[in-house]
Amino acid sequence: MAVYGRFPVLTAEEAAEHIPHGAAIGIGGFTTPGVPQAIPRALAVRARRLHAAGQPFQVRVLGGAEAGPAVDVDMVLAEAVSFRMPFQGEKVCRDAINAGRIDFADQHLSHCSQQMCEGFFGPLEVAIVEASHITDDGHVFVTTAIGSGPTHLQRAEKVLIEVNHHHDPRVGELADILILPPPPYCQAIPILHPLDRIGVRYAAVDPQRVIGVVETSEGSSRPVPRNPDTRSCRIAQHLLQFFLEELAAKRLPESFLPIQSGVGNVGNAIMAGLGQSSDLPPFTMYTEVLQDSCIDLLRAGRLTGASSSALTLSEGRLQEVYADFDFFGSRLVLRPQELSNHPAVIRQLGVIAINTALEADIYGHVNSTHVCGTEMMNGIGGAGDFERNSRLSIFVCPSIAKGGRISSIVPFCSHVDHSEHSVHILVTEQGVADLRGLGPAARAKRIIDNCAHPLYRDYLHRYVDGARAGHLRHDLARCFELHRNLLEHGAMLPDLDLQKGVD
Ligand code: 0RQ
Repeated sequence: MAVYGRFPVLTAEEAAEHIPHGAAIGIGGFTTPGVPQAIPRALAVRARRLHAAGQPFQVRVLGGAEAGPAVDVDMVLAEAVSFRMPFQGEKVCRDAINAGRIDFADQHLSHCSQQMCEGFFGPLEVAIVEASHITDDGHVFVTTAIGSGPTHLQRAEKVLIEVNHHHDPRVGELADILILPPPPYCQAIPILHPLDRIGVRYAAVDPQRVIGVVETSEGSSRPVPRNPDTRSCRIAQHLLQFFLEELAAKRLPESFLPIQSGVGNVGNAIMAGLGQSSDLPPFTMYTEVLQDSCIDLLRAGRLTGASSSALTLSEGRLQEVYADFDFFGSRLVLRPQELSNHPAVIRQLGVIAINTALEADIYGHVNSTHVCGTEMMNGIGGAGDFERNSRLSIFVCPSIAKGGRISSIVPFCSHVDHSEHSVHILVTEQGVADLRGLGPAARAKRIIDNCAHPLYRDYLHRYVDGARAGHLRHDLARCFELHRNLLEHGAMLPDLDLQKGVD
């Protein structure tokens, strides 16, 4: 039998045979690349075979954030997933969640390891972790995404390692891994700069529990983000202007503060836009995902260093990092998600959090997860960890979606992920609403005038004027009228003429 050090080498199919029906499996990593692919793909094939033979086969999947297409597409299509937490980003998985075929726990990413250790997800039968190397004494050098992998390796009864030779063998140098002890044994976390290191380069596992290594060579399956569209560019311009005003008013220090930026097309475009202006001082990031645009910013010296939980890069960008590892390696640190998203560190560094909303309401509540209050999009991810604890909490979104049929500014959010108490700034392509220091009436006026699309401003002002007076003005019979129209007529204001397209 082939061996990798002291561990047996298995095929992905052999590894998949070790996972029983009903098991909870921990998927290491956080976003693609860096999540295991070969064993989950083999598990999908096995599930189909068992189902065809009339036998049940489903597992509970505990991820760091995204678990990659082999889990969230292949295994979902094979009906092999009964439960999933805490975040996903694939349409196939989203549809299965919304159809009730997968039970999904959408939760703050900094809480995942704690709740796993407290037993809320049951025993963890198997951990599957991607690594560039594992030593005989159980040092696992994970690749481009850390997530909850280190916790999975400590807790799982059985461990399977996918050693992915596609990665540069030096990738493990990026990691800074420490599992924090629970209260009352916690100590202050000495991260005073995003590049400070407090842990070691590997995750530890008891080698006795490693049942095998599967060797692979797989690149990043992450698509290249969409080119920044006009609206995203305008949002970035408004944000830049806002930062310059904050610097002039000395509310931001001359050296600037570390930025966190959420996942997705809008977030990627905004980082690209912010990086282009030399009026903004070079900055650092303390974030959880580092997307393609940040590689250009590092190269250009606009971004001087970043802490993340993952390199969320398409294949071309990943190869750029590996081709100049001395340069990038000294500017990047990857941490477990309970540290990349730790409230104390976010607060002490004074992070500026920039996340994307699906919709915001006229008082500043934000919905970033549920379309019309019911249909899951991706999950809250780490946005809540950052927005509640940051120095400056910013939400961005285009003012309209689906060609103007949807207004992103609504009377009342149909689901609330982030409350008005924590949201400081809203930015759309229309402008900036700075909500700091304002009571509800002034907030509503500023959000409608500065952020809502002109097509929807009259409706929103009329809503406020006609609403029941109180500390907040609301009309409980009408506050979801736009959402009801969308569900019933396919547009929030069906009488609007959108034929000519909208700016
Ligand atoms: O639909 O895909 O059919 O075109 O939502 O929108 O404009 O492509 O934006 O990729 O930046 O995603 C909020 C989903 C934005 C993401 C969200 C439709 C729109 C489009 C996607 P199509 P875009 P993005 C870090 C922190 C929460 C988690 C988070 C997200 C699709 O940023 O998941 O930030 N955020 N975590 O047309 C109905 C509306 C809509 C709408 C937009 N009001 N109603 N559909 N869309 N607004 C990440 C981690 O923690 C890992």
